[in-house]
Amino acid sequence: MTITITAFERSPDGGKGLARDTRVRWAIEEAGLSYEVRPVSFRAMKEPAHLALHPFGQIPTYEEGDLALFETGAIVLHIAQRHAGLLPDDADARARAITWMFAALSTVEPPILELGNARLLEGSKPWNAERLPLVEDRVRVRLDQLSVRLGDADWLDGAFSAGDLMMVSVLLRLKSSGMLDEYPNLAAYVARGEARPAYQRAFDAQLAVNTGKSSTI
Ligand code: GTB
Repeated sequence: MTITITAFERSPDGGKGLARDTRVRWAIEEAGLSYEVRPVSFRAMKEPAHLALHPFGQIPTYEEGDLALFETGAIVLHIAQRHAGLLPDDADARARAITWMFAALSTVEPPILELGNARLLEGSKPWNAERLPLVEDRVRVRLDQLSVRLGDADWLDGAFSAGDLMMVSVLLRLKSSGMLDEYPNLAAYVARGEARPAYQRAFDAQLAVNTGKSSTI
């Protein structure tokens, strides 16, 4: 059955892979599936046809036959549950991998998004100089804890899983801040994720849409 996802017609990041279609593309690639992309403009995202797929008028969405999904956590979980390569077979290990997906989205991503808002949207506010260090500290709390848990392991719980896919995707948003470099094991963890052939294919595909070029990594 054909898989169709939606993505920005032109991502505001110019192809850095930070928009959330990249994590869905990555999961599809890890599962060895093919897919099509329907680009949507910011205007089209708020129109009825797209709102029928995504009530919040965002990307990405995922369509497969009669099934239409939104929310990257649900989409990646759907792919991982139906195809090999993203979740362990053992039931307990599978539950732990899913726990890491939730941890990435519910516990680690929110302060990282808040940091993005503080830097990009609130940079000119008179209170920003006072608030920014507080927001940075909240990110560091999570990075400290994650760094301790990861230790010198390659992945969060045994073999690479959808939990790692989601955690690496979330941490990638910090790359340009330099904060990840304060945690060499987390920086290496993210680099391991980026080095996976499936990630590279996903990254290249979104880059091609946004720049007409492919990457050299
Ligand atoms: N919780 C949802 C999910 O995980 O699927 C969040 C989806 C979401 O935030 N989508 C964003 C969107 O559609 C794109 S990814 N925004 C348009 C809108 O809300 O009107 C967020 C994003 C956008 C741009 C960059 N960037 O340029 O660096 C990075 C991330």
